[in-house]
Amino acid sequence: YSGERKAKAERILGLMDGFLKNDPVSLQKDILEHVEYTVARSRFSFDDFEAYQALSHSVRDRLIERWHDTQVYFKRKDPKRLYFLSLEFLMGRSLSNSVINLGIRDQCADALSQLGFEFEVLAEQEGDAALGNGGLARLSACQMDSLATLDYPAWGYGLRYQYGLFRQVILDGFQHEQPDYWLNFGNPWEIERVHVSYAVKFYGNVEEEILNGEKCKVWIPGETVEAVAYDNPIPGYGTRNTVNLRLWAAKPSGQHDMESYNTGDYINAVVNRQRAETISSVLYPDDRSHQGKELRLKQQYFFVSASLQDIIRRFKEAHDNFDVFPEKVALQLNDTHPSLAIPEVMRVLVDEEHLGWNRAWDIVCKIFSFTTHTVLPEGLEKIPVDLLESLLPRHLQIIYDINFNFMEELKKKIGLDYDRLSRMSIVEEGAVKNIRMANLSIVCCHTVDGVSRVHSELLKSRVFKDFYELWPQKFQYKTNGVTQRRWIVVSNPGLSALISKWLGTEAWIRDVDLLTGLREYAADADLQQEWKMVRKVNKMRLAEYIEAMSGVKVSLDAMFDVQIKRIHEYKRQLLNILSIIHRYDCIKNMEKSDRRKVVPRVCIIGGKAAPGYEIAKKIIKLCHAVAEKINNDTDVGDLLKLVFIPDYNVSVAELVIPGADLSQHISTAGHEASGTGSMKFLMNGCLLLATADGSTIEIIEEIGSDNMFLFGAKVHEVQALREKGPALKTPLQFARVVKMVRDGYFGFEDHFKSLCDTVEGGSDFYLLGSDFASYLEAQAAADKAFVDQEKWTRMSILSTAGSGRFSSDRTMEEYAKKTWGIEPCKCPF
Ligand code: GL4
Repeated sequence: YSGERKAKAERILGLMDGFLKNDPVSLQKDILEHVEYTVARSRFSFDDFEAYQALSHSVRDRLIERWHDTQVYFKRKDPKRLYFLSLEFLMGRSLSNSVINLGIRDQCADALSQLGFEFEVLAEQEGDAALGNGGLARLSACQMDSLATLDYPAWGYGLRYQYGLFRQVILDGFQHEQPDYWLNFGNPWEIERVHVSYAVKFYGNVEEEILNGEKCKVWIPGETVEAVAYDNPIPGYGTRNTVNLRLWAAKPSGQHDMESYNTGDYINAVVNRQRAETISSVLYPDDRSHQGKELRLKQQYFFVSASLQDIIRRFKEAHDNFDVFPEKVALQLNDTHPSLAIPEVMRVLVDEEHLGWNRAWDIVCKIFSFTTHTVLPEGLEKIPVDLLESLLPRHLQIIYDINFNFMEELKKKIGLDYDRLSRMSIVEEGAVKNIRMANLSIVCCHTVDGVSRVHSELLKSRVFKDFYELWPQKFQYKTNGVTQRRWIVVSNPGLSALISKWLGTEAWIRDVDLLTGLREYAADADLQQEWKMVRKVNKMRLAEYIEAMSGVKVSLDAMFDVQIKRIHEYKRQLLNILSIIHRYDCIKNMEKSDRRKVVPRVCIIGGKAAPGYEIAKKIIKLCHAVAEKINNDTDVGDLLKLVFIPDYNVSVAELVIPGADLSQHISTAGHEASGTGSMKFLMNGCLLLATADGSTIEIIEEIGSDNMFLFGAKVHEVQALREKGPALKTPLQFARVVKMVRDGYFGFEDHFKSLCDTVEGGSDFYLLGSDFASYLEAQAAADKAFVDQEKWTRMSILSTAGSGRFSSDRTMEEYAKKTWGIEPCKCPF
């Protein structure tokens, strides 16, 4: 600054104490001030929740300082930025993660203890931010943490749903859904930006105008809704960089029609305007199929339009020529959910900026990249043309134009192969005409990423084969990763301290490959002893939680065997439950003297079923019915317990994962695009019982198949097995356990009939029957290994030691270099 601005800046600096201080006394002062002035309670009397609020605001202040510095620095440096567009972010809690990344965890704990509070107790006061369904959404959250930590100039954009993912309540073993009004008690982790707001338009019609002698299209919208920004600072670890996750909330538009009403009309008019808020009111609870719902389409366009207005405004502040746009902007589409961004950029550049189609198209082809997260056909979004035409008439025209050009180009390359042309067309003809959002994304993006190697192979050889043959260079993959900050440091402080002690450094928290250093101590008796201690404490914590949630007392000597994830037929929770029935049946039929040889197990299952997914809900009910029987059978006692953990979410995962001995990732091969839960368990030294699917295949390469328990058909075998159908051999034990369910051994036989039908009579699409025998063998191998605790502990240490490749730091670096072309931009202050 110079002149008057400089003088003003100096005056302000003179009034400030500098940056907020992080010693315990300064923190205490800040906390007390927030108690008094933010929470508006007396400094002399406040409870745990109020203390949590005051602490969070003190942390938030520190986040804001860093956020400002980072944004100012980015603005000054003007690097190419990554904009990560995702309709879902599963952030979970923020307090512990923030203080760890800011490096003030211990100071906060000290400050609180002097005020008579305990950090852990306050951290438990926080609710989960569950603005997403499952793996895809948690992946976005992990990636934001890595982007910040690695100093990348990145922004996340999404929707601020008022209702996050439903709360799962279990009554009589049945799942019920309750709305999650998560903002009830305020949210200190966001900053409302009332001045950052954009008008988003819907409906209406398209007209032609002549501008400077040229024809151009003008969209006359029928409805306008305001998008207001809420910023969520995401701090990096070991850096001052703090990036932004900007979530949009829908508000009635500020533009007022000049009308006069009588009272009744006036009230109705206001109520109607208020309906605008419904756009961001609720997250769709299905984790993969979102076919043809108008509100869902509105959500997608709403967040895309607001984000692009924001991005383009920022670009225009520094540049006046759109030709440099691709040098400054990378737009990442997290699955097809934000893919309306493609026609929207075309619309803005052609209709509003008047660049002309070819120039605009050239820009679009350089800025977008796309990651697909599924292989399941129901995961590929389609939008009915009728719906798009009514909601976004101009976008439909643009999509048609893109498709026309693409088809012409394609005909030149492949000739008049109409089958192939129609498969590749963005427009699906049929009884209902649809827009295929995946095809649109592949045509317009420079890169199409899969989320594991095998996923990418399947995309190339099956799902998008036609496109791969046309554009082989577009197809890449970046195997998913998770952040070790949340999944080791925050959730498993005991293990974290132990790792740092044995490696002699905390550097692994940023440079996770250093974990391989643990390999040389894997057989060291002292490390093994300490490792077991840490794991035991975690198991104790989990056992207490289980007892509190389900009333079931479990033995710490038992193997804690966990399967937590969304309930889905392909994830095969049913296979797990059927094998638990088999285990139960074996124990019951054993001589008493033989029971001593049984390795005791606590089987833990948790996960939500999409509200409309009947079979998944029946799996939950079956789990409860079987648990009821087993847990009350005195013949079995501690040899076998089954517990269902209700309302599985990020913070439950943080508790469960560190306490697991064994975890199951048993999807039918070829169905789990990647899977990220396995990576979190692996980091925490939990052994995996798994099929060779998704990223597990790469985990095997890192830690070796002898450090895990593998079973089941391989990806390339699945098709042939399915074709065999009824001729497929399934073991007698399988028929026996299914019969027990059918015959009402666990009650509710009418209810479970359709569930049994999914795996018998030649309809066993997910191959539970044919994988059953090898599954049981893998289970037996796990039992055998568990008896030898020295061996088990060595395998556990080697699992953690080999988990480094599955950090989202690695994934983000690969994206930055190979897909986005961005460089770190580290704030020097
Ligand atoms: C998912 C995949 O099912 C899962 O395998 C993957 O790990 C995750 C993140 O890439 O994305 N796709 C959808 S949809 N939900 C998921 O969890």
